[in-house]
Amino acid sequence: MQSLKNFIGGAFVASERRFEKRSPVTNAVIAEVHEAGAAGIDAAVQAARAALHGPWGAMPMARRLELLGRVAAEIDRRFEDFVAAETADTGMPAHFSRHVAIPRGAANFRIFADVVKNVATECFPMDTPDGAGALNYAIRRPVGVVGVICPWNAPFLLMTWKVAPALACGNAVIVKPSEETPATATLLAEVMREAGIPDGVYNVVHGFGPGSAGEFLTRHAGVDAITFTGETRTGEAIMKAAATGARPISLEMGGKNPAIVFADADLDTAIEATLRSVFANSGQVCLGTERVYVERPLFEAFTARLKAGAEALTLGDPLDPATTMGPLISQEHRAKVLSYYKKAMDEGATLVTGGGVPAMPPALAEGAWVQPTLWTGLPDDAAVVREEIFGPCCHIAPFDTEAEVLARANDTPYGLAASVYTRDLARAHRVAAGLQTGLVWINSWFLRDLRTPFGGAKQSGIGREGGVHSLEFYTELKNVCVKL
Ligand code: NAD
Ligand code: 6OD
Repeated sequence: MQSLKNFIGGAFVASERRFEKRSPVTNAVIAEVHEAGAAGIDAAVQAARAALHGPWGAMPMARRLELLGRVAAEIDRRFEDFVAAETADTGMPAHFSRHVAIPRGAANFRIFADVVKNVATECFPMDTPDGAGALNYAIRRPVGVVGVICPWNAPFLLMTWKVAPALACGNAVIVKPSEETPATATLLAEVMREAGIPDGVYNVVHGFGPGSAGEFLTRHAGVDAITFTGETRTGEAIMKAAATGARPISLEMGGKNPAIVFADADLDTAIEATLRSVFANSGQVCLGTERVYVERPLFEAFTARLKAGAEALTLGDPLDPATTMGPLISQEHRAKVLSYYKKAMDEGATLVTGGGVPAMPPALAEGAWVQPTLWTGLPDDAAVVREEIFGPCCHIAPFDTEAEVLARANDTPYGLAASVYTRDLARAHRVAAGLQTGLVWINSWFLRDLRTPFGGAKQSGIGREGGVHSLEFYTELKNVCVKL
């Protein structure tokens, strides 16, 4: 069994306190994880600060970015180790970690090295009373020590999405992976060392949220900025912690994302993309669809096709190439998802498919399995239609007019992402503009260009990351005014 230690100042550090990491697939214990206490967080902050005042802070940008290229190359070299670790921790099908999660980790390091290399800052020549003039130019400085708090659903992709730009900008980071997915952050520590990243630049502290590593990290006065991905309620707690010292935050949080399918949509495209957006990673994708609105003439046909697609999913061992859906992350999360399955029926839903626990072979029977599930027939104020479930399920409702569906799609405290399916270009642009979300896909889902702004409106987030937008968070812009 693996023993996953904290990584502080370039060394793997043991803790007295340990916790167990269980497999989502079998519920067997697969690792013991060393939990960082307040002293561990303090040591990580000191190590990060020493790196900023030492070799990392003094390193020329070109060398820093070259090292990030080496990190990407080292991830590629250890690709199968990362695939195995991510798949074991999350239970996601190995083809998903192989084709989406791990390649994105390496891509994040390459992309943000390029972004930092190529982004200019502003320059304003100005008049002065003596006629000589002055020149204003802006330079970017790293913000310092960045606390990176990560979720479990796509751990490597989401962690590197923050670590890569933070390091490219010259910061040092302290990563707190989810207690559910400690493996790939720990593996990345080995990669950092191998790539020659100086000690203290990348630190990993394991543990939980309240009363553990997460809270200690966000409350530590030596942490200059905090970037977080996870539930909205957790984000609120982190905002409160960051208020002490008025420290900047970037929050990527929950969602209840709608898909809108107009009657003129290409049905094959709408079905293919909606099946992915509802069931990919067992519905544990922040950008995933949990509400589908279908224009009435297409409602029956769409629902029948989505049902057929859901029933064609193959649940099984994530390492089996035939598997298209794995388990949920944990027994605890399964209990939450199943409570919504029950609530849907209590609220009067019509069950289209699923709704329970699948029969699995004996070797997998203790895993966190649930059936892919679809409902119709609920009013928009039903809990299942309003609250984030984060499972392989969605509610499908008919609509009659564009104005009506826009109002219903927007009637939520969340605002992360939406998808719109139509062949009418003018309508596509109109609806995209009217949706109160940070991201809209037209006739597609999860097409990601890493240079584009990423983040949520309303309670789905604060701030944008991606491309130059990440630089806005991970650097301080300083204006220098030179009197000529
Ligand atoms: P979570 O909020 O439970 O945990 C996220 C992280 O925060 C974990 O590392 C956890 O240990 C830590 N944490 C918990 N309480 C804390 C506290 N008080 N102080 C500091 N740290 C604390 O989220 P999760 O269950 O891991 O992830 C699922 C959620 O993440 C869903 O709501 C999903 O929508 C959201 N998510 C959002 C995005 C996005 O980009 N908007 C992406 C992925 C996931
Ligand atoms: O692709 C990304 O950069 C990103 N942040 C994806 C988020 C997925 C949520 O589960």
